[in-house]
Parts: sequence; C-alpha cells; structure tokens
Amino acid sequence: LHKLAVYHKSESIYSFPISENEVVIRLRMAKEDKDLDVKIVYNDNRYKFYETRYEKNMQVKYIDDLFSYFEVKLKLEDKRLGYIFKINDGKNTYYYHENGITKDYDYNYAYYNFFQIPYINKEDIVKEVKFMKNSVFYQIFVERFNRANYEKDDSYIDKKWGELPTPTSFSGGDLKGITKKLGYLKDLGINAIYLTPIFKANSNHKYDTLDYFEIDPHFGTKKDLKELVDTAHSLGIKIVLDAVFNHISSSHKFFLDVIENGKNSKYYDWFLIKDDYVDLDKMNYEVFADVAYMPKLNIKNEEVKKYLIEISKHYLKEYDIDGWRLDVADELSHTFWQEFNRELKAIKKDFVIIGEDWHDSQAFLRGNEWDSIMNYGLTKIFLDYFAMGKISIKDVANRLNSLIVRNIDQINTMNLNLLDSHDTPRLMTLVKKEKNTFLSSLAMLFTYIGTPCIYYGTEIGLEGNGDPDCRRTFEWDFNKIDINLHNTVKKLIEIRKLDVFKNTNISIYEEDKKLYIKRYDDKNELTLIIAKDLNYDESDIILSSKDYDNKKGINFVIKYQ
Ligand code: ARE
Repeated sequence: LHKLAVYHKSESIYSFPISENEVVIRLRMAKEDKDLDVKIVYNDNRYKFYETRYEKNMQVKYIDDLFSYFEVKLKLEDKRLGYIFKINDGKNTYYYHENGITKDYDYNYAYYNFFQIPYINKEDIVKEVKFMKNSVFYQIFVERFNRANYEKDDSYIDKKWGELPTPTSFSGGDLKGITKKLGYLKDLGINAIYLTPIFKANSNHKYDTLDYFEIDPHFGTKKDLKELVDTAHSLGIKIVLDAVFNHISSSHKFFLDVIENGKNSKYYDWFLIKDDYVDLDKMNYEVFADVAYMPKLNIKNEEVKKYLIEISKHYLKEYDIDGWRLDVADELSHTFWQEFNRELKAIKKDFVIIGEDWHDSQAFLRGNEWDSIMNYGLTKIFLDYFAMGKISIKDVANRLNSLIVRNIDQINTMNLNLLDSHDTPRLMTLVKKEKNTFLSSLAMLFTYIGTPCIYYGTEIGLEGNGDPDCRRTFEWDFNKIDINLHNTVKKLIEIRKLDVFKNTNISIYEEDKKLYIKRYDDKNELTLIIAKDLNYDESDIILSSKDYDNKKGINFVIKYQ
C-alpha cells in the first residue's frame, strides 16, 4: 500500500450526499494500488458504529496520472453516517480513519476517530438545476449572430455582414435577429442559449456597461428582449444572460461623478481608487486586467452589493430569464455570491448560475454560490491534444478523469463544457480545418459529463483566430457551408439527448492508444472510441440514435487523421 497517496476528507468532494438517503464516498489511493481490495465499513447511525457495522466494496471509478479514485454510493436509512476504510494489499489489512492509517482497529474503543457525515440536512444537499442535465447550450455573441431586417438607426454599422471584424467594428447583429432564428436553433436541437452582454455599452462586446437597466440600442429594446425570452420559452429554449459585475464602463454615470467630485462623490466608495481624485492618465484605480475603461467595482461596499443584486433580480422578475453567466466571477467575493445565490434562488429554483473562472473553482461550487462554471479546464485538454498535439491519448484519459474529481457529481452535471468561445480561437481553426478532428473533439465534448455548449457557428464550421477574429458574422447562406458537417453536428446533438446521458456514470480510459469514453445506466451503454488509426468509413462515423435504441452497447466511433 502506498500510504502517502491515501486521502479522504469528510463533507468535501470526497464525501457528499446526493439525496437525503444517498451519499457518494470517494477514496484517493495511488494509481499503482488500483487493484487492491478496498472496503468501506460504516453505520448510517454513527452512534451505533461501535456495535454494528456494514461493509461494502469500493470500486475504482477514475484514474489519473498519479492516483486511482475508489468510489461507493451508499443508500442510508438513517442520516448520520460514521465510516472508516479497510484496505487489504494481499499481505496486510489496513484501517484508514481520522487518525491516519493503522494495522489494527478496535471498534469498541473507536476514539471518535471514524469519518462522519454528522447529519444530512436537506437544505445543505447541493441541488441540480433540473434543466441543465437535458440541455445543449448555444453561445451567441450578439453583435454577430444575425441582423434582423427592420428599421433601425444603422449609422453605427461600419462592416458589411461577412466582412472580417476588428476590435471596434460593428456588423449590426441584434436581439430581433436572434428571435427570428429560434426556429433554426430549435431544429438544430438547441434548448438553451447563453448571450454575451446586451446592456447599454459603448463597445461591440458590451462588457463595458453604461446602464444595466437599458438594453443597448444597437441590439434593440426591452420589448425585443421580452419577445426573445417569451418566444424561446414557447419553444422550450432557456435563456441565460451575461452579468458583468466585476467592473463597469469608465463612462458610466457613477464613475463620471467620481471623476468630477473625487472623494466627495457619493460613488467614490463604489470603486477602488488610490487617491482622493481619479487620475485617468496614472490609472490610480483598480480595473479589469489592465483595461483603463473598465474600473473595478468595490464589492465590499454594501450599496454595490445591493445594486448588483437588484439588477439580477430585475431581469429574473421582469423577463423570466433562466440564468446568469457571471463575468470575471472569480474576482468577486464569496460573501457576495452567497447573498446573490440566496436571493435569486428564492425567486426561481430552476435557475442556473454559471461562473466564469478558467481554473479549479471548487471554492465557489459548494452549492451556495455558483452551480457551474465555463469549464475551460476541459477546453485546455482538447487544445493540448487535438490542436497542439502536446499530450498523448493516455494523458487525455488521465486529465479527463482528474477534472471530474475536482467536483461533486451534481456540479459535474451542470458544468458548462466548451471547446471555444468569444474569448478563444475557434475550434475549426485550432484543428487546422481537419473535419474528422473537429468532429472527434465535438463527440468528446458531447460524451463527457456536464452540459455541452457550442459557440454560434460551430455547426457550420465557422473559422476564426483569437479575439476579435473569433467573433465573425454567421454565414446564413447555406449554399456556402458544408452541409454534411452541419448534419453531423446536428446528429451529435440528437445523440446527446439519449437517456444514458442523464446520470453521472462515466468511465474513461485508454487502451491500445485508443481513448474510450463509456456512458451507462441500468439499461444502456454507449461507448465513444477515439483513435488516430481506426479503419472505418466516413459513413460509420456516427450511428444514429435509432440504431442505438435497437442495440445494446453500440460503439459510436470517431476517427481522425
Ligand atoms: C480587449 C481586446 C483584446 C485585448 C484586451 C486587453 O479585444 O485583444 O487582449 O482588450 O487589453 C471584454 C471584451 C474583450 C476585451 C476586454 C477588455 O470581450 O474583447 O479585450 O473586454 O476590453 C481572463 C479573465 C476573464 C476574461 C478573459 C478574456 O479572467 O474573465 O481574460 N473573460 C471575460 C469575458 C471577456 C471580457 C471580459 C472578461 C472583460 O469573457 O469577453 O472581455 O469584461 C488564463 C487566466 C484567465 C484568463 C484567461 C484568458 O486562463 O487564468 O484569468 O481570463 O487565461 O486570458
């Protein structure tokens, strides 16, 4: 037994209830110890742990570069779990408990050192937002998706639809344009949309808010937003908006007031200014990254908190939106997000909170702040393998597993998985236009645990390098696109809706330089195989869901060059 690798912590990602009478227990061990006999010894009434105990085998569920993670799901009658682990390495039996690893364990005299979940309080169980597990998201950069043909002041538009964007160019996309294409999205299989910011702002991306209570006039009116949300809902499509709360525009009236009145402004404490007056040249105030026109808000200030929560509630109550995606969410305080979560979930339960954090965000994902993140951790694995060829298929398996054990099952189900976005180069460009690689990446995205999100235009193979090139206009002339590619993406979306994806069972491993991702439930099993040297015809690449219904355990094979 490699003792140094053995790790467990109660009431953490290693020990969590999924309902009042069901808990998941994980135990980390060395990768080399994956074949050892591991048992959990427990009583669901910890007060009786001394008298009676039950034993259950634990199975290896995930393996990464260093560790194997054993897991067991326990059904409980009582809610007060006490447990230890019993490990047999063929020679010795070891007991692992709060005091470490020992060769003996005297149950009569357990010194209060068993691990425990003292009591499963229903309100502490992390809840899944119901619609997430059935959703395929579509991210829209509003300025570039579609321009509706209607009377509006278009004097601001300086690029023809189809011309390449610059950091400051305008092509004219708007909310009505999106509403018009909801039928198209429905047909594609999309049932949730995330829009980049739509509130009044100077830039084309609208991350520099001038007024949170106004829809940007380039994008439309309040009526247009209402119509968009209502039409979407009537088609069974959810709408998530972008909340930019880390900073506002330096031309926002609150900041202008501070520029004018310095410390005497009633908004002085809304920002983080080093001196009594703002010095724009010296940039003596905190900003987003190093961007002078985006002064950071002071989230410690109770008035700021109240203001931001009021905005969030306003769109929920007035427009019945289904979630917020939170910009630069990792720089705002836990205290703020807890308040935000409590207030919003009190209004609508089936409401999702998606944080933008490119790293391990577990600290925000304990159930009382965000539900989910934009899962760039996954994006990075795709990049390293499919785009850069920097890692092996074995590394892919390891890292895909590693990413799962960062969080509990409920969160994994809700994480927004993406391959590209308005902040990254586009998938098609990253894979150098190799269609099989492109489809392999997408197949992996759709098979992985979590909620897949495609960036507008992925389904037509839209290309683009980093910001701003990844924000090109959509091509609506379908004579100009690869219709086979489009149909294949559509098929992937259809497959994703199968029942087998509605649980957290997943098994990811490498064998003979092939990557296997298996999803399963009591009745079905679906395996995705990805490898460089599979000998299948293009026509075999994707099996339809009809085939799936008729067979058990079909392979859904993807090859790429
Ligand atoms: C503009 C230019 C860029 C230029 C940038 C900096 O277009 O070419 O590089 O200025 O001068 C919005 C606009 C951008 C704009 C930016 C500033 O959409 O076009 O860029 O404002 O004016 C980090 C943050 C993360 C952020 C990304 C981009 O942590 O929050 O960088 N993403 C959000 C939005 C953006 C938005 C903003 C924030 C600002 O999604 O669209 O930009 O509101 C590692 C780091 C991460 C880092 C990531 C990417 O993983 O750990 O922290 O994310 O790399 O760099």
